[in-house]
Amino acid sequence: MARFLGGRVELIRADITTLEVDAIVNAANSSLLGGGGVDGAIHRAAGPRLLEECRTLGGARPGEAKLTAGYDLPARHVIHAVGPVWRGGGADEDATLERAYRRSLELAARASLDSIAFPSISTGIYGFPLERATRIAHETARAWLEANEYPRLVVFCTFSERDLDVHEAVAAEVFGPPG
Ligand code: AR6
Repeated sequence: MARFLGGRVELIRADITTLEVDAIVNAANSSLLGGGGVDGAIHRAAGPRLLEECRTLGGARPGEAKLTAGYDLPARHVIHAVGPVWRGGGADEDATLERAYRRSLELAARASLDSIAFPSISTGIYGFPLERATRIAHETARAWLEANEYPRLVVFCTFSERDLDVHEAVAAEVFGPPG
């Protein structure tokens, strides 16, 4: 685990469904009704009541996010964020990904949540290049944390060793030295 920005940012390698944080973020699709990847893992771990609540939300466009309860998860809430599908970079993917992170942070702040954990949104099935996505994620978090008290802690939860390496390299550039 590595810490940055006076301890307000953490990089870890874990299964996000095991984290005891106030909210985990789901890399959802526009239906908000589940899917593969981390979305499938979160729905399996949260149990069927999560899908019941998601059915009431009316979906979300790319760049939007919606908050639900966490049900059987150790996390109290799930923030369902819809990232962009990578189409080569000319379809506003960067701005849409940035918005997905920012809206998630806004929801967490509005609910006065202390801690939020993000997966690497859009970098799996949606095909967004990992390093480019990681830079957007970290820069959006830095700007948010510098201007806002909540959430107090942002966790970037990577799933593979390679992803963690990329996050550590980008974090050193965006946040400066660990600590
Ligand atoms: N914990 C943490 N990270 C995980 C986990 C886990 N349990 N499982 C996968 N990842 P993806 P996307 C990582 O494909 O690219 C779904 O079908 C994974 O290694 O889950 O935004 C949705 O319904 C990768 O780094 O999400 C959408 O249709 C990251 O999570 C679509 O996939 C994101 O990969 C969204 O695609």
